[in-house]
Amino acid sequence: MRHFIVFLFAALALALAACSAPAPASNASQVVTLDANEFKFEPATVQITTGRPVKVILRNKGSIEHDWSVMKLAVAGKQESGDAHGMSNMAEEPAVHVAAMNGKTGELEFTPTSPGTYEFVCTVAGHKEAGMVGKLVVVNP
Ligand SMILES: [Cu+2]
Repeated sequence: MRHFIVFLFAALALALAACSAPAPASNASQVVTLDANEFKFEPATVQITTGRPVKVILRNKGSIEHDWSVMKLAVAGKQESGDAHGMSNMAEEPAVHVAAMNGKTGELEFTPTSPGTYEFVCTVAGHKEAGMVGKLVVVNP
């Protein structure tokens, strides 16, 4: 019984600590989480704001490799940490790109600098045609 009570207090302390975490500041990073599978993105429409860093988390829920790419996009401070894959077969390199093997997660950070509506795609051969496209809406704050 005593152990149970100790456990209860520990759990309560943890819960309180989690609740008292400071609220994110207004200029904090924007986090966009996308799931990729055969052959779509979820969500298919993403909205972000210019001038604030964006972290894109690509979770590959499918059974083959996928990526998230925007061919034309004005960005600053780009950082990619995903599974690298060959882009040499592409006529044109995407402005932003993050890849993830099946079951893995890739991350990409950038700050959009110009508002507009852009198309995002999976650049793996045939995937865009199969439906791996979406809309990235960039708005001014
Ligand atoms: Cu794909």
